Amino acid sequence: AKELPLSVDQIESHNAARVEALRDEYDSLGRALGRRGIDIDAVKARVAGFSVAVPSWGAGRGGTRFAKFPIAGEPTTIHEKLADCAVIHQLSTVTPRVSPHFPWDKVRDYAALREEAAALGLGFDAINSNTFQDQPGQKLSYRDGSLSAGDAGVRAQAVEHNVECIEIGRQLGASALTVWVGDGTNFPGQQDLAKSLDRYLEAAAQVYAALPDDWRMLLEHKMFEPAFYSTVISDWGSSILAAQELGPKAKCLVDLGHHAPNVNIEQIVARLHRFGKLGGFHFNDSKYGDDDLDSGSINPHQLFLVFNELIEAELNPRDGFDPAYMIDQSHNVTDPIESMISSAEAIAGAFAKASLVDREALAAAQQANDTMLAFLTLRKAYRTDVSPILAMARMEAGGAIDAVVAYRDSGWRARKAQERMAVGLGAGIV
Ligand code: AOS
Ligand code: ZN
Ligand code: ZN
Repeated sequence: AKELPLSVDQIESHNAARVEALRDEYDSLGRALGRRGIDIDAVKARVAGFSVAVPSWGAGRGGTRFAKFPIAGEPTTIHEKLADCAVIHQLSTVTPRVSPHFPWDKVRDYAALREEAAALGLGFDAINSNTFQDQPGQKLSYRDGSLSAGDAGVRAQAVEHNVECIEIGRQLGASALTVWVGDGTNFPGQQDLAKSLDRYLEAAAQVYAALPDDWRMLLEHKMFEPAFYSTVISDWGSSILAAQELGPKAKCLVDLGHHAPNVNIEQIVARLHRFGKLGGFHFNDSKYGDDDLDSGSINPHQLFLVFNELIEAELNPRDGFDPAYMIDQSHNVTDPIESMISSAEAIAGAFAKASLVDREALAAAQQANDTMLAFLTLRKAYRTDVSPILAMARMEAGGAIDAVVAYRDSGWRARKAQERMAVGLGAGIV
């Protein structure tokens, strides 16, 4: 039986007070879309089928290397994180899966954890491995690299950790492993740039060999940080080359914050898809670098253009089309639940807007080299306020019309502040 975290009655009365206004806005938008030949209910049905995973670590407050400012009632264990993720899903109805991270989310009994999540209405998404930090008691250090380290023992330890992540993932019902390594250098000459990639490929192949048949290995590239001169898997070029070398189960994962400034990310999406290597996304936004700001908060137009390419890809599948969508951002100054509710809405909204693009008109304008008309076709979809569609889909799925307001009214965080242990007093493996 499901044990949803928030009171269903409370959500219903929240909606009851708002449903009349929503109907009015939905019907008005429906008429406007109807004049454009679009059936609003069909768009709503598409939105209802859309989902994005949330990262377990995103439920806690993030921070920078300078400081971290926890909030009262913040989750510290994976159990508490799951409960918060269940709140996000119950209210937003678009985040049914949690992407766990190891060793941060280690428990003794993964079958029990899977049941615990299922009872909360959640499943597990891609497993994230971690060879970018040293854990207490760890035999060898990742200071000089992990999968690409010069030391064979370090590489073996990193491979072993990833294989363990796959094993844990099987128990959790996941079917993808996301591998991001911070490996790289801070000085010219520090490492041989060619040989470090060779070592990475050899070690990654050992992880790949341990993948079950129906699993995917998602390679996440990142231009810089923690290494500031060179990173082994620095860009989509390195990523696709590695994925091609590893084999068909290896795909590329695009984190929106991991590119050189001003790079055309939507074109990267189209390229990766063209070669059957588009594996998934880490959604976030950024202003300067990998600053992991909330999705859609800085450049919502880019998010729309990314989804525009994703819909093109969906309509023209190559080797199938099944990218794993996940939020990966750092909530340094907000309540993480509120940030993820609002981000999930921004992401679903970009998907909805991109679904409104008149593909025939776009193709005709492109064929006729009518640049302005092609652009305006995209602009028209982008300018449409899809929030009534999102809210209606949410309400019909049992969520809240104004999810952040409903969350605040629920008093969840204040309640948890009474029950939960403060950050820093955590219990380790639970
Ligand atoms: C790091 O910059 C990446 O975005 C990774 O996805 C990382 O594993 C994740 O942020 C958890 O720390
Ligand atoms: Zn990421
Ligand atoms: Zn990142």
